[in-house]
Amino acid sequence: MNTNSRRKFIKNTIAGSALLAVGLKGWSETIKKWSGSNSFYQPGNTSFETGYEQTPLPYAYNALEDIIDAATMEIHYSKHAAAYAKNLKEAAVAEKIDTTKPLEDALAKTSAYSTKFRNNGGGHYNHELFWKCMRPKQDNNKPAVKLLEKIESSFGSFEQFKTQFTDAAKTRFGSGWAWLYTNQGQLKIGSTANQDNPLMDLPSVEHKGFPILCLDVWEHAYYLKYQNKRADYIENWWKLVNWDFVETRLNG
Ligand code: MN3
Repeated sequence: MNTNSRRKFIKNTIAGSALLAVGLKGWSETIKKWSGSNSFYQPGNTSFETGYEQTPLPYAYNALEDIIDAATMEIHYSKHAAAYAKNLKEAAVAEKIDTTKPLEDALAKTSAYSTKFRNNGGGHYNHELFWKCMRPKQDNNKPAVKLLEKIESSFGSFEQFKTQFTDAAKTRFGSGWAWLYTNQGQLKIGSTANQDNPLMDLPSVEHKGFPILCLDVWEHAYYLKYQNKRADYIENWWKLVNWDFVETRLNG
């Protein structure tokens, strides 16, 4: 095959595939581009990068009441999320993953690792992000000017954005997550199944990019208070979004 026909072959083979368009090897670099150059979350002096250890919850278990009750928060953090962190560390040892590097690095290569890594790496990462995406409730809770303008220019209005994100969260069948993420500087909305997330290099992850806001729609996140009423949980959750934190992830 000469160079031209090889190029054509490659071009045809990758047509329509966002995953292969960036190349598997380039995936980590692409994520870095999406996330921008400022890699620190200043307010809590929390690194922009996520590690393998469970970090302390940034508020008390009852801080999100009456929208998310203390019992749900305690079980969610100390049982569910703690188990993901524990199982992730086991997988990392078994699969010789370099845990001195950010978890984002390994998540970007999820296809190379086991299902145990996929489920628990995603589970740990998603929850670490989710806790930081919330704060005690505020009525009329909105992002500050910079993020608000970006949301308005991307989705038409803040209300339209909320409607689209809410739909993504409501229509995720079974267990999963809704996301606001960036892809090459553009804000996008999507959802993933189970504990998958937009960082993962998996064909089944439709929405790829750098996650800046997430919502857990597993029943364990809301069932004690809301039972089957996922829509009510989502509607109330908007009052908890920590828009200041979300904006720190928007540096592309
Ligand atoms: Mn959860």
